[in-house]
Amino acid sequence: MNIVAQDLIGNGNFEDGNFGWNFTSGGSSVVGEEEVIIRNKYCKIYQTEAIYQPVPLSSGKTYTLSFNTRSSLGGTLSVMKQNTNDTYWSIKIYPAPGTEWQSETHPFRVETNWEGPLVIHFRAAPGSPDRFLEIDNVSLLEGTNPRSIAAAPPATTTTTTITTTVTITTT
Ligand SMILES: [Ca+2]
Repeated sequence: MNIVAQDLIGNGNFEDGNFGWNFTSGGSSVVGEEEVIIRNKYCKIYQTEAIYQPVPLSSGKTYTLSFNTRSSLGGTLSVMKQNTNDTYWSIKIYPAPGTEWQSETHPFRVETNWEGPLVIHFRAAPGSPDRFLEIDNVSLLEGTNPRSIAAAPPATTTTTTITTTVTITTT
């Protein structure tokens, strides 16, 4: 039987503006870009600023986070305890200069020592003010291999998919 996982992120494509997301200061915002046919909304995060959204995660379960990024600045994606600096899981988002969106997919496991309320937290790296961490189509699904690839950006843009293979050798 094929069970479709429920996406735990709300308004991950930012088409409802700021709804569902919290901003650490006033500078970052959801903005619109003009496409040939489609107007796409995404989130533009200024250097050192962050956005986050509370997520209901269960201890011992594995989830897969996916998103599109067009960062010229880079940053971090973390799972944190809300309103603290307690970071339980984190990955780097590397700069990807240019106008094309990239697709990223990252599984993680919720360990028993993770204390809620947990949030998904995007922070832009420090950098010059004309650079941004741009994100869109944030999705959080239970499991390691769900239909977890971030939704395709509008047809007028091209997506580059980066696949990383990790080989573990035991001696
Ligand atoms: Ca969008």
